[in-house]
Amino acid sequence: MKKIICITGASAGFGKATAEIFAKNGHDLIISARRKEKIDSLAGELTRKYNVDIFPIELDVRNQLAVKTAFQNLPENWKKIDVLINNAGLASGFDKIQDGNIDDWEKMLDTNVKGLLYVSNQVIPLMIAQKKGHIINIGSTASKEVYLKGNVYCASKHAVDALTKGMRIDLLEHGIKVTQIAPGAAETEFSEVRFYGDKEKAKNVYQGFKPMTSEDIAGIIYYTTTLPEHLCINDLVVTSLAQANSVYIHKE
Ligand code: NDP
Ligand code: 8X3
Repeated sequence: MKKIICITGASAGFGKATAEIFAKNGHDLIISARRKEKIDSLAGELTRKYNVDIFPIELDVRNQLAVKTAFQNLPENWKKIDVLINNAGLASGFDKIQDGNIDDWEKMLDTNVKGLLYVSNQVIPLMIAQKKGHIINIGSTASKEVYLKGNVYCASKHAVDALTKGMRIDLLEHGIKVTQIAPGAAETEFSEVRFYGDKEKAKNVYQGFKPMTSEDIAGIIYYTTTLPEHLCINDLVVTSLAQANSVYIHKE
């Protein structure tokens, strides 16, 4: 059955690949991110390729008022959101806590934690009214363990872990599924963003082993939405074969 899938951070990486796999399977999409031109061109491309309906929104999830306005202004037929994928997120900087930059800390906490809350706050009442829905939060292996210089990013993803558990408990009586997908290293724009656009540094993160791709994660996200009604994947940690957890990656 055709569903409405709402994906934050759909202009690149996991979000973009996830938009593609859901469109390919015939679902309609609300896609958002800050880079309007990327969201608009993805909407055009997926509509042409898969003949689905797409509602693109230019949105910074850190802006509480913008998030509220965007969701409250959705046409009524687009408010019937079946799946929310809280994917927008980033790491900014890679420093020991004593050398950390407060702007980086705020960017990560505002996006990864508060942004996820602002969007969920708008979508949860819609799902409660429908008595169904599925919220998928993109955590990380950094939701599970802390690594050197990962301090605030790991804290933000530990918060995603806790919020996922909390949402699942609170929403139990409303029949809403809540899943955390916790990926290890995947080659996307993630490291480029973390290293302020330094492509060499970013590339180096993925040298010596085969990292996951956006498509790998999109396939897993999609899979969690295909289970029978009575099943919910609560928490799914996925890494490439070369990675044991946040800390150990076997590099040749
Ligand atoms: P990318 O940098 O490739 O994509 C991040 C997406 O988030 C972009 O679409 C970006 O869009 C969007 N985004 C960032 N900040 C905001 C904001 N303030 N408002 C709205 N959208 C925003 O990274 P990934 O695809 O790798 O990351 C996606 C998620 O997966 C993140 O939550 C990340 O923490 C997590 N993750 C990534 C892993 C990896 O190794 N790549 C592993 C584990 C988890 P735009 O810039 O246009 O706003
Ligand atoms: C992104 C993966 O290893 O940088 O969440 O924490 S890692």
